[in-house]
Amino acid sequence: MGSDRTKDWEDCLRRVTTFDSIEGFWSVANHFIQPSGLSWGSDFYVFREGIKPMWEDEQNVKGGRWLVMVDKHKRQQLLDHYWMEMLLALVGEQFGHDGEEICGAVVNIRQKGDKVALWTRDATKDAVNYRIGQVLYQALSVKDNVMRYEVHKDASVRTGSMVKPRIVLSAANSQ
Ligand code: M7G
Repeated sequence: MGSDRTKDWEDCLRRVTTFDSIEGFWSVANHFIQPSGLSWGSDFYVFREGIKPMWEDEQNVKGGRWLVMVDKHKRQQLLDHYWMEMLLALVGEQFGHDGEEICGAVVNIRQKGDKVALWTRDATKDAVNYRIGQVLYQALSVKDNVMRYEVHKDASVRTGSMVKPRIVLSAANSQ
């Protein structure tokens, strides 16, 4: 009774729509509410068909995420921009072959600071994840912010609020 926390969290997930082409993406993207219009506590996921947007899915269980934290004072200027550029990079296949390693994109709307993330399949593939991170860093023009790659397994057992990142990208090593 309420003890299965996984179930409670999963119960809140709703499938909104699907698309299978760039044209299909544009026809649904025009109806998406921009992240800045979502209420506090909301999550929005765009995932590959067949992959549930949760750590437990077999495609995510060994994976991790590139995380971009949005400073709450810069939300207006950055949140919708980051999200749209991330989706455009995905559907525009800017990641080349590495794109096959990407499971989906997530935005978390939080008062303490919103988060935008790209989930990849295998957290041990450092070279692939590094390249994906570099493309994302450029696509989002992250510049004076940092991006952290976090392993889902670490996030799912975390006790504090920060997870030690496996890779960090900043202006110094993003080229
Ligand atoms: P969050 O939404 O990623 O971060 O995780 P937040 O601290 O900014 O809200 C919050 C909580 O949601 C976690 O501690 C879990 O209880 C639950 N949760 C989040 N995710 C992504 C998952 C998931 O993939 N699976 C399960 N079972 N719970 C999750």
